[in-house]
Amino acid sequence: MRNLCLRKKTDNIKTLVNNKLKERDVVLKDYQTACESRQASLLGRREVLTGKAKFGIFGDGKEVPQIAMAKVFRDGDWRSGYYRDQTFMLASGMFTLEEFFAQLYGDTNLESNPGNGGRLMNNHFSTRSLDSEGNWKELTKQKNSSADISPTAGQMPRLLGLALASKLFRNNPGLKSCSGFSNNGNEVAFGTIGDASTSEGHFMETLNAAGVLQVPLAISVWDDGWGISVPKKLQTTKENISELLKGFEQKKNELGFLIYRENGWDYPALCTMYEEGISLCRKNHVPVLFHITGLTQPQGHSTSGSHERYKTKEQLDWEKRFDCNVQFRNWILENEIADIRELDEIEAAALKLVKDSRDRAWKNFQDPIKKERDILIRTVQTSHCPCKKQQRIDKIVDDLQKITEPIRKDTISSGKKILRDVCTNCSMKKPMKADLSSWLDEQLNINAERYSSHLYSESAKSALNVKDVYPDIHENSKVVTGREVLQANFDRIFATNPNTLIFGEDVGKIGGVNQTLEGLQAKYGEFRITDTGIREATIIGQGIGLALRGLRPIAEIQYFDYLLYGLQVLSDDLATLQYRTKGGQKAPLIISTRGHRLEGIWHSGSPLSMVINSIRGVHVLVPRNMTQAAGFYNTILASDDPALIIEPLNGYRLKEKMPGNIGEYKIPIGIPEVLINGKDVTLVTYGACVRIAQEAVLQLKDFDISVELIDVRSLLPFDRNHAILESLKKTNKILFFDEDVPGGATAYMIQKVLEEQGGFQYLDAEPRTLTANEHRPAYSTDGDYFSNPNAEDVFDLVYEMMHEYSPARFPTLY
Ligand SMILES: Cc1ncc(C[n+]2csc(CCOP(=O)(O)OP(=O)(O)O)c2C)c(N)n1
Ligand SMILES: [Mg+2]
Repeated sequence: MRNLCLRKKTDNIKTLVNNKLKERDVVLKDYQTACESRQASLLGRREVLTGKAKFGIFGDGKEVPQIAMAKVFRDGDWRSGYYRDQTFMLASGMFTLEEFFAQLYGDTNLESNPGNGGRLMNNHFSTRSLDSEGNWKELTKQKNSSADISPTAGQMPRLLGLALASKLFRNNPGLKSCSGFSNNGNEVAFGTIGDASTSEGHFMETLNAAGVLQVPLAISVWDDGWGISVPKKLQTTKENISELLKGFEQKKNELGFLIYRENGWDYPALCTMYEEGISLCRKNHVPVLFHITGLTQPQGHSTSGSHERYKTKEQLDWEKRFDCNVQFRNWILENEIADIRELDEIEAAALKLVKDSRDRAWKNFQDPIKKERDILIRTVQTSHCPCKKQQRIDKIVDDLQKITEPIRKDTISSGKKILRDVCTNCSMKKPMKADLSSWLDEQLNINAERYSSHLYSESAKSALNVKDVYPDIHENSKVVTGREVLQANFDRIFATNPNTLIFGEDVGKIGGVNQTLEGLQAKYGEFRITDTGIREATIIGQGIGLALRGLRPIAEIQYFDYLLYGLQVLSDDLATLQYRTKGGQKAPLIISTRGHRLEGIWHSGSPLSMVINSIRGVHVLVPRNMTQAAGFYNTILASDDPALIIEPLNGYRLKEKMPGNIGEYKIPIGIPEVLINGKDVTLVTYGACVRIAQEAVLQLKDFDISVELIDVRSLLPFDRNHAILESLKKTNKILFFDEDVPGGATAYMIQKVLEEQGGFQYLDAEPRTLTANEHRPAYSTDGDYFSNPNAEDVFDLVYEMMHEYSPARFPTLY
């Protein structure tokens, strides 16, 4: 492996760094950090093997380059990385050794474990961008790490947005007044990724987009030659990612990447390289790739298995010799910066510090759990009775007391079992039963907050708190096309909110495939109404990154069918963000798309069950027309929640009335609308099916069947005030109708209404669903008619329900 730098290094920067390195204290401090991080990894693994922690993945073997990288990471900068970055996090001050152990144990206390409050596996890092009320902190005054996710390369799409924000803050004059988020766009977005994960499409897509956009994005590839047990030979063409990416490299008069390659154990060279690369990136907004080779895994991949199973003895010997910490130590000795005794002392001090941090973290983690257990035991021990069951209770208490390292599950599970055994007719036990029941209620509430809060925003700006404002529509309102309503609404949005922007395929120059943004790029500029490449995953990632930095992006996915390309990003990253940081970060991104029936297999999709079941944490709004859609954009922009808004594809050319208060009215989310009152059957639907339902209701009226038609309007959240239940109480018959697959979103609605709302008891007839076929829709109007449910199908099913209810009044028709 050669030590070479693809770009010629700038000599004066190198000299400057070398001089700095001569400062002995700096070098020794760095060595100490490397040793502390290593000891944390070694002791961390032991915590897992002795059962105190569940799973461990660590940063050993990657310490030295991360220390070099941390030297150039400034306040306001951002990281989007993965589980190997513990040394970087420690060296940059975004993470402490105590937090390292708190995270490993899964401590739910935000003070001990501020990154995620026990929700993420260990070494998934993040800083807090929000205060306890959900308001932004001054992000330029702190170092920032976006919250890690486990899917390999999943950190890449959002990295693009984090970097693009700097470019926008520097170049869009309208953002100058937006304080706290940027200092003239001088912030660099640092990405890290393992060598094997560069095989993922997300990596290449992000790289290409960053090259096109020319943003201050700096990716380091930690190359240890392995992706668990699969070697580089099976991961990367030519077994060399920087060689492979040479085509991305910036040449004279061309835009591209700066590409560096350096050995991961060469401390001075790494410091020089990062100093140069990042200063160019920061100043010129040129993207950079650092390929850090020759890294190792002293303890193998993770605590899940040993690397001796798949690495040869030669490989393991090589890893021992080229361990970056060993090489760092050798370099210090060779250059007589310190002697062996001094380094031994540093190593001993590092070990002591790590042990002390571990012990404090363990105590902080265990004390409250033990206290909770003691409260239960005390409550139980206050009253005894001679009945037989008392012996069983005593045994449960005894077993619980014997657990030396209890977890909450032990206490709650014991408490529930004890409650089952408290006899109800014994006067001595009566107070105990009451005390235990209230203890259990309280504990379940506390644990719900500990483990289940913040799926959505819990701040005052939650979308649920946005006050609805009715669209101002009256008899004389101007009749226009749906497209024009949306266009006028977007115009108002961009005129009034300087930090809003929209981007996607074809949205810029032509104003979108349906011209809902017509003329807006000319009016608001290319930084706000922007064409992108065909890259759905990074369109969404771009939105997440921008929203994390305080902007209000709308990411456009041209058709709902193509959302699948971005669904991983939506599901794993955006939907979990507030939850996995326990309210520490937010990305109030709007994903705008259009769907439901139009034409053929890929422009007629309405896969709502796929979406609502994979992106809980993002609101999913399914307006029936563009007036409704526009109102949803306004609602979400007034909130700090993310949302997916699906415009009905076949509604752009239909006529609607232009609201007088365009840009201002707000449609509440989770509130269905009763469109037609009726008394025989409740028909529940949404989106493009609403018009079909309206047609069917008219056909049914001719047969003297009165249908109550409800447009749910929003699937997540769903009917917050139980309006559907009210209708069911009246009609006692219900049909859920959509164009998803059988058992799809209709099954979801049934569960909500019958189980959650308790609608079951009001049914006089079997509840029914009407959906599309299992296959996707065939081409053309007949393909749609025979693949998707149509007005005749609705008629038939409602009629059938009425026939079953009253065969005499409604005889068989066909
Ligand atoms: C999408 C996805 N597939 C598989 C995994 C399981 N997995 C976790 S780490 C890993 C190997 C990653 O190797 P590399 O990128 O080289 O990082 P390293 O651990 O070597 O630093 C795999 C396959 C995952 N987390 N995500
Ligand atoms: Mg690897």
